[in-house]
Amino acid sequence: MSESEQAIFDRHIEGEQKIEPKDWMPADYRKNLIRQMSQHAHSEIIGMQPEGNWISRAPTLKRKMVLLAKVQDEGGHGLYLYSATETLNTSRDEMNAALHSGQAKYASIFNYPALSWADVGAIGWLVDGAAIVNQISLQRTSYGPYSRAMIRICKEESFHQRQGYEIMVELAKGSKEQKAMAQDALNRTWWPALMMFGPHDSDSAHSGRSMQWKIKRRTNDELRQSFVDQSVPQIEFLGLELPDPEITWNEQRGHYDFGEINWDEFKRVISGDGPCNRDRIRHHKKALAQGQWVRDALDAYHNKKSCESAA
Ligand code: BYC
Repeated sequence: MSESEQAIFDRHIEGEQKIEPKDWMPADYRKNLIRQMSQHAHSEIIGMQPEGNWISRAPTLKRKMVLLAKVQDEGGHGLYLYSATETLNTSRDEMNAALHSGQAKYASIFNYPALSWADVGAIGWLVDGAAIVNQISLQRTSYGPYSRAMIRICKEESFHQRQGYEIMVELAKGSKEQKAMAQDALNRTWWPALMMFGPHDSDSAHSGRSMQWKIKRRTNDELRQSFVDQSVPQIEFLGLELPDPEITWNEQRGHYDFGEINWDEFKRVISGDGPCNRDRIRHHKKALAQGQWVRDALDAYHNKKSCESAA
């Protein structure tokens, strides 16, 4: 008797073999991947907005060049992830429609404004830093195209994280006002950065299946703990105050303890009612409409080439 498709899939998952686009996969596995990967792509694209807003106001030409390159990288990550998601038999139009209707989410942190130049430093350091902690684990995700995308994306995110931390180092060792700006940016970015890892494991709707299918390799709480453990010494190196008075080293656990996230705020922001949700989607719709002529031109070129080769 030949092995069933389900049994082959299970064997591949069990044996750490990647699932590839043409392989059979359970409908729920596909659906869950489309959900997570498209949301990941949307996060990269919407995430261009808070920092993009600072490109024209960067303090020096060098800072401007670096920030421009960084924001372009995020756009590249988004496109790369959209392409990887399309291998699961969904289209860019469907993904954008889900984003605009609010059915598809994106990382809640991008619904907060970047109020000062120090926020650009804090975003690179903490937001890209949190993203890396998660994405390193996703390099081992079971879906081949997602895993390969993560390997490439993590390399760029490491540069992003370092450029953000370097801005913070400069500000923290600068004037009293600059240090205060750095502290303020840290205080405001800290909690939304912790929220990037999602609800507690006990409240996470998708973690169980996703861990079973090896889509996710570490749970929300495990990832959040790693992020706190790596960030506290970095805050201390900067000479800034800890943004949470409950952060203390727990000798027994070998980890830092920390305070509770404001989950009401988290729920509000992921349901569309954060400080910038409406602006972010409005801007996305506008940018998409403004770029329509580029897509039309590409289609026209493609059609012309197809006609030429047919002739
Ligand atoms: N924000 O069952 P759960 C970047 C939703 S961008 C919004 O735990 P899951 C960068 C969740 O989607 C990199 N929504 O979900 C770019 C679900 O809702 P639905 C961003 C959140 O999927 C520019 C519900 O809550 N990285 O680096 O098992 C500039 C229940 O949650 C959030 C990624 O996207 C949140 N924070 O775990 C700078 C990583 N948390 O779908 C930097 C890929 C939860 O049922 N994603 N929700 O409506 C993941 O790893 C996982 O999806 C999560 C959540 C860990 C985020």
